[in-house]
Amino acid sequence: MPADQQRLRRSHIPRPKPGIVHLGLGAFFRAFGAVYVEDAVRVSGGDWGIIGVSLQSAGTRDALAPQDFVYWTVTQGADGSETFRKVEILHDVLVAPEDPEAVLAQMADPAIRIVTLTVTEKGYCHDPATGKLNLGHPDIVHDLQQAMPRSAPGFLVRALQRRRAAGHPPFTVLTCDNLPENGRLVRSIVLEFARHIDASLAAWIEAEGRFPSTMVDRITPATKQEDIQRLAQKTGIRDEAPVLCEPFRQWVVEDDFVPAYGANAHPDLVAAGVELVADVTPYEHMKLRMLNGTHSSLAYLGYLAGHETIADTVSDPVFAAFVQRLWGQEIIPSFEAPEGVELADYAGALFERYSNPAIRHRTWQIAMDGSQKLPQRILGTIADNLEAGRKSPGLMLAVAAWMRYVGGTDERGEPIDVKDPLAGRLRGLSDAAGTPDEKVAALLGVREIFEAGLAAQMAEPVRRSYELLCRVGARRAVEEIL
Ligand code: CS2
Repeated sequence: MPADQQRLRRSHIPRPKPGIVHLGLGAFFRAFGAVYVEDAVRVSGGDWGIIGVSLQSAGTRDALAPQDFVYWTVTQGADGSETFRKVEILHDVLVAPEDPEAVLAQMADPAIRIVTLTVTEKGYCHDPATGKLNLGHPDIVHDLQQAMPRSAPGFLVRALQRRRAAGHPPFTVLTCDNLPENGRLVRSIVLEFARHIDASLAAWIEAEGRFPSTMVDRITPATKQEDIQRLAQKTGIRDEAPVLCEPFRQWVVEDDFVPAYGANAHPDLVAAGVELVADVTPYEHMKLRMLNGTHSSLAYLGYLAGHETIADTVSDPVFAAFVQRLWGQEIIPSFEAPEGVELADYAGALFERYSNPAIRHRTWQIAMDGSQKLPQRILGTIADNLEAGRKSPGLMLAVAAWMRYVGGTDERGEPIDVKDPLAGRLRGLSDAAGTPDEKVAALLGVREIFEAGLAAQMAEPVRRSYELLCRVGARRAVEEIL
């Protein structure tokens, strides 16, 4: 660190005692849940400090520990403005592979009333097409046999087991991942895991546990090394783990927390701007389909067309028209709007957010883990459109672009660094198939992603789209759809 730079330091002592354990401490939660919780505590107080847990690597802990777990969020406006905020709600970061016992002990502490999660779609070790726990997943095989877990479902169930044994109420499980009916999904995964180790534990979780569904939204690209340097130069203060994000944020949470904690069951989220509602489903459809569905579509097609970020992609008029078409003709007609929300306005706001040039959200980053993302982002919309007799040419093209992408070679013949838990298998299927038609058929046969009936109905339109992509390239294929 250059001599003229100071290190970021905590300004508020004392701080609230811990009340939340967060599993999967990435950039998104630090720019999102942590900020809401801190706002809630600022307004209404309460012991809602957060203990972060990294389930994989020590990187975040190592960056944050020397600065006492304080960091900045840097909100980047479309006009080039930057707003800095110091976030001080984080107490500590535990690294699960180093010391799983410390994580379990923390989660079992009755002062912890909520466990929040952002472990990404694949972190729940489930089958994306059916939502069922994947009993063949190596971490699940391990966790069902050993008391010291590796996976998020393993930590949840083993910690709940300890709480029950000690006579404490369960914690509320508050997932913040972009999964369909995320609370219900995690509940069924946890119950299934619990049933395999102790049926009475499963019954207790079923009766006492709470798993509110949530809709979370804030665009937060991964922090790059150059961001860290630039901010240090700009401010004279060195933060090794800042988070860059857009100004917009929205959190809708089902009002369903563990009743045993009464008024102490959650921070004053409403004071912080969270919408507590009876049913999150309409919000979740809106967000997963309209935001994440178009994000993924733009990511695959944009990447193939040579665009580095979402902002670059939508600054190309062909893609700008394409995304409007997706919203207007394929996505909005597929679901019911939440009460009081005008979906055309929501789409307009999304387009502004995507166009923010300060947010360098790479198409490659969003393209990651497509096998886990396609069902809730794109395939549900296609299925609903098929049922209603509506066509989805844009979304079919997006699925074909995903197939091209996981094939591992771009339009200039350069290799693509495909990150996906099924990457090896998808690549193998694509390589083994002789013709483009066979590649499409082989990939549509992956049952973790495509349910059989849907795959059959998608076969012909995806085959045509794939052929078009190979023949004219992504940009012209998009143009043809328009
Ligand atoms: C993105 C999301 O990386 C991705 O797959 O689509 O992280 C998206 O930025 C957030 O869901 C926005 O709230």
